[in-house]
Amino acid sequence: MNIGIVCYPTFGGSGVVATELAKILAHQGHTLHILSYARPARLEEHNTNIFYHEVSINSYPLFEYPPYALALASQMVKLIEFEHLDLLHVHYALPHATSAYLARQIMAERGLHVPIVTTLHGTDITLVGKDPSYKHVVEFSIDKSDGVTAVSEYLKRETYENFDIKQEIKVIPNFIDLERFKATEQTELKKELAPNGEKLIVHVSNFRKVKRVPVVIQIFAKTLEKGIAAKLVLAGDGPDRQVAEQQCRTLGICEHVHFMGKWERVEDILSIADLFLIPSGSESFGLAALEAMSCSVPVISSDIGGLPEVNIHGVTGYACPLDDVICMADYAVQILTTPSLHATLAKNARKRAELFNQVHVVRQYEDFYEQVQSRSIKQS
Ligand code: GMT
Repeated sequence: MNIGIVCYPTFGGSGVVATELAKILAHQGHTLHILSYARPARLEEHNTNIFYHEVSINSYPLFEYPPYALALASQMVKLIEFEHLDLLHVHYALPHATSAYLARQIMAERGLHVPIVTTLHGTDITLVGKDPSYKHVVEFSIDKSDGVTAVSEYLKRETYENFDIKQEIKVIPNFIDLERFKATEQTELKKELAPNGEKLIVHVSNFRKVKRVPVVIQIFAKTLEKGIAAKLVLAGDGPDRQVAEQQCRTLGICEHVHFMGKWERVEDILSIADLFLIPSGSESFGLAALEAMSCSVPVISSDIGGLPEVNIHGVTGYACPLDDVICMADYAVQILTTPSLHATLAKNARKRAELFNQVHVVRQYEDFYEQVQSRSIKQS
């Protein structure tokens, strides 16, 4: 198939999922056209069958806010017309599903129907999308898509609860490359980060408020208080980085905390991690947790959103109520001081990650594309 993929280019999970999906589909012989306002972080090298198209936005003195959604719709029209797309798959509803709707209507006027698949990722539903300033347009655009998927059962439920959507939503979970994300020897890195054989607690995120980085630091501080020799590795960067640095200074624990900044090969850090923390305030899936589990790392998460669909309490790690630092620190101490428990959770984590094998999940997308395409051919 000739498939258009629209996504955000930044380090966020939806862009990662969209780009990795494109790479696998391209590898299987499909032709992929990725459309975004910058080159996606995971599209670092040349890939056969993948073509990257940048949305160019002309500014004009009148525009305080350049109309990105319109520029995107225009580019979509060009792609559909000149690259002969069979289907357009947009990741994150806002504004991608709206631009796609507009592009599809323009093409329909020209007698060509190209089906749109919208994948809901998280805050496009749970936060920004349901904000009154966007809600009606988001609701309309999702409902007008030819196929809709959500990355978890939780997100599907949230969508139906918050929007008047009649479309059937298919849950296709996020997926993992089990070959890339597996525990490997990282002797040098381990020596550098834990020179005295300390336990390594890891958190990876974009340091947005929703990720609760200050809670990660509180959990770590409590773990140290309990006498555990440990180091905290924080990979990623974002708005809460300064807050986190200040918090370490205030608590006097800076010497035990490594701020790694944005880190491409997170699997190297995960390979030497003893524990992964993801105490997010909102998470439709929690791709970072899945990446850790795939590297055989037990996870302590909050028990909200789609996280319990990934991290199974008592099996692959533990899930605690939101912001319950004591609960999370207690489990951290238990895992780090009981080798047999750690080994069981680590083994189970990898086993669970195998259920999200990219080979099987991407097949679900292909099947869904075929269904949507044949349905829309019948309708037109
Ligand atoms: O929804 C967002 O906040 C953005 C999005 C992203 O681009 O990072 O994250 C969401 O999509 C990821 C991939 O499907 C999920 O793993 C994340 O859980 C989800 N984030 C939230 O729900 C906060």
